[in-house]
Amino acid sequence: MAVRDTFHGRAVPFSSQRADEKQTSDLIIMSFKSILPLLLKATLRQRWLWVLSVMGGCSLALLADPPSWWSARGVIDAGQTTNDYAAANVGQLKNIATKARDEMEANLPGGSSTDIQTLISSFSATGGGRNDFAAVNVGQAKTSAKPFYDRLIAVGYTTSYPWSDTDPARDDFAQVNVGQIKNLFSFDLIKDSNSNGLPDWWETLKFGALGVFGGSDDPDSDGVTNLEEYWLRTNPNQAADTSSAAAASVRLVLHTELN
Ligand SMILES: [Ca+2]
Ligand SMILES: [Ca+2]
Repeated sequence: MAVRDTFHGRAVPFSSQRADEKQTSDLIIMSFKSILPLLLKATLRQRWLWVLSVMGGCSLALLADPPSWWSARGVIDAGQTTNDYAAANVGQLKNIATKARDEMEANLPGGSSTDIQTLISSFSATGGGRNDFAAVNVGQAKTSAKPFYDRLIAVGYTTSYPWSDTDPARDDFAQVNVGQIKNLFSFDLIKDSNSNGLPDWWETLKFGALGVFGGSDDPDSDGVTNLEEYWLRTNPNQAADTSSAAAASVRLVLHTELN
């Protein structure tokens, strides 16, 4: 499955892989042991490129179980061959970021954020400088992903950005591949492994593990179920952190949606 570039109605085909990308793919296949002597001799820029290559390799392993919103929202094209080592283009980055915004709006209590909406709005701006076929560089990828990580950090989904701006070897002009873009936008807000109504990330954040409590449980005995506390964005372990009026309105919404 390839990442769809709906801004131009096409996906990057496998045959678009260029010679220098093939070289990057080959590097990923090399073991760390074999690459170590080369790393020691490499320039800072080469080291950073290799780190990015390994990141891409890691993303492939992580993405064996891609988030359901990728296919549900048309991020990936099942009719195309996967080529995570191909250079990502600006159109693909815009597409996955726009769908990530939609996913947050639909499935994250409180929605996305002003910064995310501003970013997505900037995509539709027309102008002479727009070029959706241009290759994405690290700086562009980080700029686009940052407001999403700001939001994910704010809700407790994660605790940090997946990059380091203090790394002296970083190169924001280095090219980014499709696998790295996928990895940046691989959050899954609705995965519910034990089917108890509570997303994995929230269940783990609030109770330390999956399966400790269910969606209809009320561990803090405030009369508001865990599922309601999730949508209310209140602490399910703290009775004082809930308004019964707000809980009643959430209950009404949940009831309406379920019927
Ligand atoms: Ca669950
Ligand atoms: Ca409760």
